[in-house]
Amino acid sequence: MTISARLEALLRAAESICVLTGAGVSAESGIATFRGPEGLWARFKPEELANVDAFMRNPALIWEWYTYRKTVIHQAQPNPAHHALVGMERLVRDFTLVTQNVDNLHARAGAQKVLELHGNIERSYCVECRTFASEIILAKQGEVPTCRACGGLLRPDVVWFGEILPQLVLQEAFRASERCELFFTVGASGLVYTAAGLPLRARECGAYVVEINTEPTELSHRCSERLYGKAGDIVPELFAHMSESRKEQPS
Ligand code: BJW
Ligand code: ZN
Repeated sequence: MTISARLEALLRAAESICVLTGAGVSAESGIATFRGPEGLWARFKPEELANVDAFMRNPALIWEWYTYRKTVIHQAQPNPAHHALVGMERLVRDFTLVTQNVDNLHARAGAQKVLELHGNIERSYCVECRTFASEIILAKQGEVPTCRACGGLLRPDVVWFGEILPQLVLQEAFRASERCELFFTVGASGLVYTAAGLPLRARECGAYVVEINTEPTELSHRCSERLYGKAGDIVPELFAHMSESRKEQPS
């Protein structure tokens, strides 16, 4: 992989790095992305499954979809990209990992702190009283789990279209994007806002923005540098580079 001299210098010396990950970072763990021919939405329509009206119309169908995905995710393992990001977190003084993914794989890889913009599929909460369920819920086919406190419907703690992102998490993600020197967007299509605004904001504030993806995206032309290939190959290479060059520095 060839990288620019600017990126090389930043890998060696940047003290503030922010990373945004999307579904592509988990693709090599066997978790389907959303868009594209192999994506979840090649078979299921997002507007039918990823909004609250769809849930209220047919909660059992939505639970069936999420129970299927939870099962796949539960069996999956973090891949070299998740592990390399944990390595970066340990190496960089001000490191922020922001994810659009709900699969919990960054935490399972050992990330200390993850800003989850779209929630976490392992959690569920009550649509009536907002109480969180204490366990990971798998629904039986045709059934809808209910709240122990009030009997209301439980839903997955994920952000659907038309819903606002968790505001404190989002604020923290924007602040990290605004102050970082180096920003990576990894395996994200750049189609879904508000998350897609983070690399743009980072660039506006002077960060060097690097896209890592198997193919060009909506945001490619707004990035400072593009590295095309699999996240599971590129991120570990960048981490190796980073840790080697930081070792060489006099203390
Ligand atoms: C690899 C790889 C490998 C593959 N290595 N790479 C401004 C402008 C326009 C619209 C809006 C706007 N602001 C808000 C909106 C509306 C809407 C929106 O963005 N719509 C657009 C689609 C047009 N946004 C919202 O509604 C958001 N809410 C919000 O902003 O609230 C305020 C508001 C509300 C209403 C109006 C205005 C403002 C909420 C968005 C919630 C998204 N939820 C989902 C589902 C989560 C739950 C679940 O998992 O079931 O989140 S949708 C889905 O898309 C999921 C993902 O997190 C998200 C992003 O997908 P991602 O991660 O980019 O995946 P893919 O599949 O799209 O791409 C994978 C990429 O990886 C590809 O590029 C591959 O090439 C690459 N890749 N293998 C490296 N090995
Ligand atoms: Zn309740």
